[in-house]
Amino acid sequence: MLKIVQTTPYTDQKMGTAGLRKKSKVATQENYLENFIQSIFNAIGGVEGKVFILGGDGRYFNKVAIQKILKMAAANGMKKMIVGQNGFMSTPASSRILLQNHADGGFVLSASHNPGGINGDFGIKYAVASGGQCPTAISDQIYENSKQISEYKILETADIDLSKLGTQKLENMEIEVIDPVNEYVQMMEEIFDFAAIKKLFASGFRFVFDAMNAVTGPYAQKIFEEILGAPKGSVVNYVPLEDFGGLHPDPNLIYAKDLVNLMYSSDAPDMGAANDGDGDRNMILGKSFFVTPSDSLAILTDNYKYIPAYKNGIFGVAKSAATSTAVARVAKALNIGYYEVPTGWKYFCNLMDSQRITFCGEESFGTGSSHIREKDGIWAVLFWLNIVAATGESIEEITRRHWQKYGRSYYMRNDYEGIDPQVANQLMADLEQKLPDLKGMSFNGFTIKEAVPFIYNDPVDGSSTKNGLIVYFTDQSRIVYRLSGTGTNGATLRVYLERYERERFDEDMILMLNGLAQVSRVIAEIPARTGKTKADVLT
Ligand code: VG1
Ligand code: CO
Repeated sequence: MLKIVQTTPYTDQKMGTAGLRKKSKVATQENYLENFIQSIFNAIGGVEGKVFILGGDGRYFNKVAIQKILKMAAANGMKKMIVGQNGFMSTPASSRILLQNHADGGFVLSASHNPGGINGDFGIKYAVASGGQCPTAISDQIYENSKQISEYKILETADIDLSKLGTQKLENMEIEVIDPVNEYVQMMEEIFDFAAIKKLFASGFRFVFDAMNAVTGPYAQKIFEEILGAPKGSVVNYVPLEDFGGLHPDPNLIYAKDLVNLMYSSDAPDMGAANDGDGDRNMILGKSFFVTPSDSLAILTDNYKYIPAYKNGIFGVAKSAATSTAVARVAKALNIGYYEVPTGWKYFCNLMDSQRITFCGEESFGTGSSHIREKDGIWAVLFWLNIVAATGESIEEITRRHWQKYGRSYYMRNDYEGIDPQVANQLMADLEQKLPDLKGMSFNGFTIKEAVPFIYNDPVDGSSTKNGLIVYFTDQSRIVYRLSGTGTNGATLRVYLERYERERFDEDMILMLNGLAQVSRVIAEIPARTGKTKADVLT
């Protein structure tokens, strides 16, 4: 039965870098989710006759939210909803399925790498027909709608069984339950040389994939163990849990601790990898060796010829401004297009649609290509496996060969967390004011060449976005400052540090960047304004 529910607006339903992200306790408030979903439906002129994709990373509140969204979609006249079996779908799989089905939009219920559970975070990523997350112009309209909403539509009916594959009806709406793993696996088989990777595993190559108790477990087991023949047990933490078993499903040196300890032990496998909550991020490790995401993007780009889907040539490449410049040197050498965009995958989408780029990546453990419009964790792992299989080199050898050829960007991100948002905003505003005066000044032996806000003018839709502040030094070092758009706890100031070295490849990352880190604190007056003399998290 159709029910029209009267509601009052929440004032905080503004999407950040990647969808709406809130504490679970906020997202589960009365009508909170319903308001947001109806605001989307309203902002896009309704969903009558439209086809959508729906799934999530399995975190707390997913099950409840999926039922609510199905009932609201049917009440709003949606034609069809394609749902992942039992409500599960990784972010990359959902982009694939959206594109394959020419759907009008899609929802992934995930707060990505943020912890889950009742005391963790919940989130909703909203994608549009292009397969990528909605552009800011649309999220602004949704936000405006959410501040005025007075009612929403929902069906009053029993919960829908999402365990069986196939089609069923909810009033006039068709619900198709699919197995997203199959769709995804097929796509990977079309891109990579599975026969070569199979041989690699058959030769005894030892590999560990940590799914961090999140959505990629079933995908990884199927691809790495069942199809490619990695020994059973190569995939760990493979059962998606509502609270990720207490893990923080962020694949980096700090939160993927068990994997990192294993990879730095005397019994380390040849390669280790991890993905985040919703499967779009990746971390790559060799034996006692870590590949920074910025280097990874550069190395994948430089080795594109080993991959069947790309061997005939690639368009250009893009990175977020905050990401290290390693890939810029590869683009120059390959003589392909090169772009720098604001942080957030949505900024890559126009470049992919217009065939300006094939690969793109962010320092935050995100790499991907134009096969979909999201970053793709398992894709990146397969890419590395494919290069290893083709070259016979180890992860470390591949990376060292790269440094020999191009030099090395020592790179690190410093996060200052839980800052009073007003203090953080003021810090950024004041720093921006004084940027022009910084030119020519020297700190700790680093001389500033130029200091400017980062402004991106999209060559396709003409939109202009300001995201962060960049300080360039005369020795090619860089500092980028920006505020996080995915946190749920005060403000997080991100400071990205980069130092280029042509010859010294074996220095300690932290020691190499210590001087620059100090400079970053002095320039932005971080200790005086935040009370923090060092960063809370280094990645
Ligand atoms: C962070 C990362 C950014 C990434 C975003 C979404 O955003 O820095 O590179 O695109 O998370 O990642 P921010 O605004 O907190 O710096 V995910 O895996 O949520 O989709
Ligand atoms: Co993610």
